Amino acid sequence: MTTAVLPTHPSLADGARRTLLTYLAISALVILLMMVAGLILRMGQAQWIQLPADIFYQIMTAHGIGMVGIAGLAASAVMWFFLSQHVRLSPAILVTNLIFFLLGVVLILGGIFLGGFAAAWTFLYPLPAQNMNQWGTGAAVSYMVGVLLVGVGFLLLYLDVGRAIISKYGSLGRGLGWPQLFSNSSEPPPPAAVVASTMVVIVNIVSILVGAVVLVLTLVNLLNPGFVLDALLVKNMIYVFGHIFINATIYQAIIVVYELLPRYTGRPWKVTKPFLAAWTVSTLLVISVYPHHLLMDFVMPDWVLLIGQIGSYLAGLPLLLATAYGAAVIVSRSGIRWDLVSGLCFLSVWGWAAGILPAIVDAVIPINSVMHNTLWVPGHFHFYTLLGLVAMLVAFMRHITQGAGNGESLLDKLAFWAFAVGGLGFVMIFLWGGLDSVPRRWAVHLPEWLGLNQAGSIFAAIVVLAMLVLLLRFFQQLKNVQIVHEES
Ligand code: HEM
Ligand SMILES: [Cu+2]
Repeated sequence: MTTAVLPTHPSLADGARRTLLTYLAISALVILLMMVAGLILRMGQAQWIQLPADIFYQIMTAHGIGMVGIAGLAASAVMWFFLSQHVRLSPAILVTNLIFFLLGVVLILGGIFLGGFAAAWTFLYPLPAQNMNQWGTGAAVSYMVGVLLVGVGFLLLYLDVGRAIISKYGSLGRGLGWPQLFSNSSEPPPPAAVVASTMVVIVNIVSILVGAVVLVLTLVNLLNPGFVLDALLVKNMIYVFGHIFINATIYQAIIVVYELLPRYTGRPWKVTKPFLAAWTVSTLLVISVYPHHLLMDFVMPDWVLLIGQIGSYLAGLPLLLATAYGAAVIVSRSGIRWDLVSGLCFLSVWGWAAGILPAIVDAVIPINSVMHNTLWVPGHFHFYTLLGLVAMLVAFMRHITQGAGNGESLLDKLAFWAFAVGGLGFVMIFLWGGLDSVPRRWAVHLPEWLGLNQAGSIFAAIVVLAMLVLLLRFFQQLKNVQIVHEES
C-alpha cells in the first residue's frame, strides 16, 4: 500500500498529529450527518417527507448547534495545525478540549432527542423554560450543561493559544503586529497565521465567557423559576456569544488559505500594513456589531443599533478585501496548479466574499424591518458557512491526507463542481424565499412556497452527495496516512 506522509513540520509531536486527525475525522462525520439533517428539514418544508413539527424543531436545534459546534472544532484544528509551526501549543489541552466537546455533545443530543428540547440553538429566554410542556426541565438543563461543557473545552484551548502567543511574541498586541502597524518597527511582522489566531483568541474568549454567564443564568432560571431574568439582557448576551463564535470559525479556517495558496503559487502571503490594520479593526468590530441581531427589538437604545448597523459594514469588509485582494494578487498570472485543494481554497474566498453582500444588505435597518426572520437570513449565513467555511475545512482535510498515492480522482473533480453549483443553488433559493417574505424557522409552509422548497431540496441533495464523495475519499485516504517525521 502506498503511504502518504502527513504534510507537516517536525516540531509537531506524534500525539498531537493523531489528535488533529481525530478532530478532522469527527468533524467530517458530523458535518455529513448535520447536512443530512438539513436536507431532512428542507424536504419536510417541501412536503416530500412527513416531518411532524416537534421533530422538525428538534432536528433544527440539533442542526444549528451541531453545525456551529463542529465548525468551531474543525476550524480550531486548522488554526492549531498551522499555528503550532510558530508557537509551542499544549497537545494535552488539545486532547482535553476534544474530551469536553464529546461529553457536551452527548448531553446536547440527549436533551434534544431523548428529552425533546427544541428551542433552537440560540435557546432564547424564556423559551427553554416556558415551552407549553413540549419538553421537561431535565431536557433543557441537559442542553445548557452540554453547551457549557463544550465552551469550557474551547476556553481552555484559547487560553493556551493566548499563552503560547504571548510567550513567543511578548503580548497579544505584538501578535496582531502592532509594532509594525503603528510604529514602523523594522522587525518582520508575525506570520498571517499568528495574526489571525491572536484575533481569534481575543474575540473568542469574550464570546465564551459571556456565553458561559448566560448559560448559567438560564440554568438557574430553569431550576428556580422564581429567579426571573431580563429577556433583553439575555438576548444581548446570547448574540454576543453566538455572533462572535460562528464568525471566529471563519477567522480560524481562513488560515488554510493564507498557508496553502502561497505553496501553490510559489509566492508568499505578504503581511502588509493594510492586512494588519484589517485584522485589528475586525478584532474590535466583530465584538461590537452583534446588535444587528436585535434591530427589531425597539426597546434597544438607538445608538446601540446604529453601532450594529454601521459596524456591520466595517467589520467584515476590510478583512474580506484584504483577503480577497491578497488571494487575487497571489493567484493572478502565477501559473497556479489547480487541483481540488487549491480550487476549494479559491472557491472559499469567493464564497465568503459573495456571502457577505446579502449579510450587509440585511444589516441595513430599513431592509431588516422587511427581511428580518425571513429565509433571507439562513440564505446569507449558509452562503458563507457552506461555500466559504465548509470549503476551507474540506480543503484542509484533503490537503492533510494528500500525498504519495493519495491523489484526486475524476470523481473528486465532479464532486467539487457539484458542491459549488449545488451550494450556490441551495443558498440562492433561500435568498429567493426571503424576497418572497417566506418566514424562517417554520416547520410548515404555505402551498405557494412548496416549489421553492422542492428546488432547494434538490440542490441540498446535490451538496450532500458531493460532500459524501469528498469526505469518503478523505476517510479512505486517512487510512493511508502514516505519521512519519519529515526532514526539517
Ligand atoms: C447541505 C447543507 C445544509 C443544508 C441542506 C441545510 C439546511 C438548513 C435548513 C433547511 C435550515 C432551516 C431554515 C429555516 O427554515 O429557518 C437550516 C438552518 C440552519 N443551518 Fe443549515 N444547512 C446546511 C448547511 C449548514 C452549514 C454548513 C451550517 C454552518 C456551518 C449551517 C448552520 C445552520 C444554522 C446555524 C441554522 C439556523 C437554525 C435556527 O434557525 O435555529 N447549515 N439549515
Ligand atoms: Cu451577527
